[in-house]
Amino acid sequence: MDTPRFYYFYSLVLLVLVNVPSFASEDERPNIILIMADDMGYADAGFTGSNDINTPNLDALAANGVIFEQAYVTHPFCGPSRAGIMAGRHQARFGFESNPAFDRANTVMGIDQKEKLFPARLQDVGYKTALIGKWHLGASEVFHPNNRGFDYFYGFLGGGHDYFRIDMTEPVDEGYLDGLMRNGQPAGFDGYLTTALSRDAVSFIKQHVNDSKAQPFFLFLSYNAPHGPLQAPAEDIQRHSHIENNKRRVYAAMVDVMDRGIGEIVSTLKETQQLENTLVFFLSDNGGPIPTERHPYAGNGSSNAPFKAGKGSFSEGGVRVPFIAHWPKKIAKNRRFSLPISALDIAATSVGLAKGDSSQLEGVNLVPYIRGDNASPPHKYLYWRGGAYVEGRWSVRDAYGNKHLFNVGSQAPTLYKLHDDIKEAHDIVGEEPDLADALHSHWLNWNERNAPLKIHGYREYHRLRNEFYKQAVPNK
Ligand SMILES: [Ca+2]
Repeated sequence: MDTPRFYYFYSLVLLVLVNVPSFASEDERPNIILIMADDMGYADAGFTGSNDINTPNLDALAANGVIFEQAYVTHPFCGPSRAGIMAGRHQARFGFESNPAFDRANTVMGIDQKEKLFPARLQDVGYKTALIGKWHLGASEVFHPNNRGFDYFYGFLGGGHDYFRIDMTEPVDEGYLDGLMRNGQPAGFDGYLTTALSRDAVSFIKQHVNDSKAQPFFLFLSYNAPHGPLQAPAEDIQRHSHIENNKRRVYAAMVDVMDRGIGEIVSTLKETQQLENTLVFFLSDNGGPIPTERHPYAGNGSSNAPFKAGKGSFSEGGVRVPFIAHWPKKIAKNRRFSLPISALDIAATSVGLAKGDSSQLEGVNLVPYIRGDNASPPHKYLYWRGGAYVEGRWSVRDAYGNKHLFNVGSQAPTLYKLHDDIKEAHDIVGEEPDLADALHSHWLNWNERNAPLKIHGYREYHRLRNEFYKQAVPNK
C-alpha cells in the first residue's frame, strides 16, 4: 500500500472513531423514568407493608425489580430533597436548604444557576428529557425546567397545586391555584390533577417512541400526590370506606389514583416495547408528615411505620423512603438491597448509564451494587444538614447502622444503633462517646465543603415581604 495514502486513510478512520459517540450505531442505553411521590409515608405502599392501602402497580414493579431497604433522601422536606436529586449533589453544597417561596419575579429564589442538573447532562448526550408535574426549584425564568435541562415541561413551578381547580382570581402565596404551564405557555388540566399528570406522561412516551424509536428518553414524573391539600375524587374516597380516619381515607385514595397512573405508564411501556430497556425509579421525596406534640392536627394521614417521626425530622421517618428500581434487561427480579443508598445515586446511575459527564456528581452508579458485582457498601457515610427553621441541626450515619444526630426539636445530640433499634428509642450517646465523636468528626469534615444557606424559607420570605409592603402602602 502507498504509505502516505495509508496514513491518510488511517487518520480518517481514527477521526471518525473519535468523533462519533460509541452509542450512535446501536443505542443500548436505557430510557430512564424517575417517578416521585410527594410526602408519601414509608409504610404506605404494599411493598413496604401497608395493609389498608393497595398499590398493586408499584408492588409489581417492586417484585420484578429491586427494593432498597435502606434508601435515604438528603433532606426531610420537598425543595431541598428535590434540589439534591436534580443536581446529583448534596443541596448543602450550594446552600439550597429551604423551600423556595413561589415568586416569578425573583431570580435568586431557586436552584443555583451554576449547578448543572442531571437532566441537562442527559440532554448533552442525546436524551430527550421531560418533566411532568411539580418543580419547586424556583419560579422565575432562569429556574424554569425548560432552561434547566428539560426539553418538555408540563406542570407547575411551586411546591404543590390544588387537585381540581385553577383560579387566577384568587391568588395564593405559593401558587396552588395558578394555571399550569406547558413549555412556557399557559396550560390547564381536566378532572383530577394526578390523573392529568399520568395521562400526559403516557402521551409523552407514545409520542416520543412514535417520533424516534432510536433516541432514549428521560422522564421525571413528579407527582404532587399525596401532598396536601387532601383532595381526591369522591368515588375513589368511597372505595376506601374501610379506612375510618378521615384524613387517611382521602390520602389512601390519592395514593391509589397515583398507583393506577403508574400502572398506565407501565402498560404504555409494554405496548411500545420499551419496558425491557427502561429503568424506572420510584421514591418519595421525604417522609410522610405526621401529627406532633406541637402540631397535633398536622399531617396528611400517612404512616412511616416502623420509623420514628416524619417529614421535617432527621429521624428515620423523615428521611428513609420507599424506593425501588425496575429494569428487566439488567436487574433480576425479586431483589432486595439492604445496604444504605442515597437519592443522590439516581443522578449518578442515570448519567453513568447514559455515558454522560459525571463530574461533580456525588452519588454512585447503583447498577454494579444491585447486580452483586460490587459487594462493598455504596456509601460509608450519609449526611444531613439543617437549614431554614432548623439551622444548626445535623445528622450522620454509617453503613453499619450507627447514627449520630442533633435532631430538629432535640436538646442535645443523640446516638442510635439502627440495626438493634430501628425506632431510635434508646439513645446511647453516654455509653459510646468515642463512636459519637468519630461520627461527628466525619460530619464536620464533610461540612467543610458546604455553602452557607442562601435563600429564605417561604414563610420567612412572605413575612418579610408583607412587613415591607405594610410600611410602604400609605393608609390614606
Ligand atoms: Ca415532599
